[in-house]
Amino acid sequence: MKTLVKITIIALLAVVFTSNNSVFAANPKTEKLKVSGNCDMCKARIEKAAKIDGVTKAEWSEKSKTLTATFDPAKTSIDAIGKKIAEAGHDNDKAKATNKAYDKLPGCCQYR
Ligand SMILES: [Cu+2]
Repeated sequence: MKTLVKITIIALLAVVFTSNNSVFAANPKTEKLKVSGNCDMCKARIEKAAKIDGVTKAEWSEKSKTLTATFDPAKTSIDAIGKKIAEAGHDNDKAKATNKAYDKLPGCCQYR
């Protein structure tokens, strides 16, 4: 009976360890970033720009002007994500868009 209990515990532990990817893969990190923008077009542009290598999830809220990004910290950083978003024309906590990038935005998206 004791052996059966031990085997059960070992089997359960094995399931826990193999099903939890974070034990083996890098721990993903989730960070928030304030990003200027106006509308759904901005949302699509910001989220597209944010999805650089290492980013698994990027969601911008029009209401709170906040981007929530989940990424592998071994591959990228919130600074790098912010820089990419600025290149797409959107000012954020990490970087400001150049006038050239900003002027490329459609009129409805010009938030300044
Ligand atoms: Cu817009």
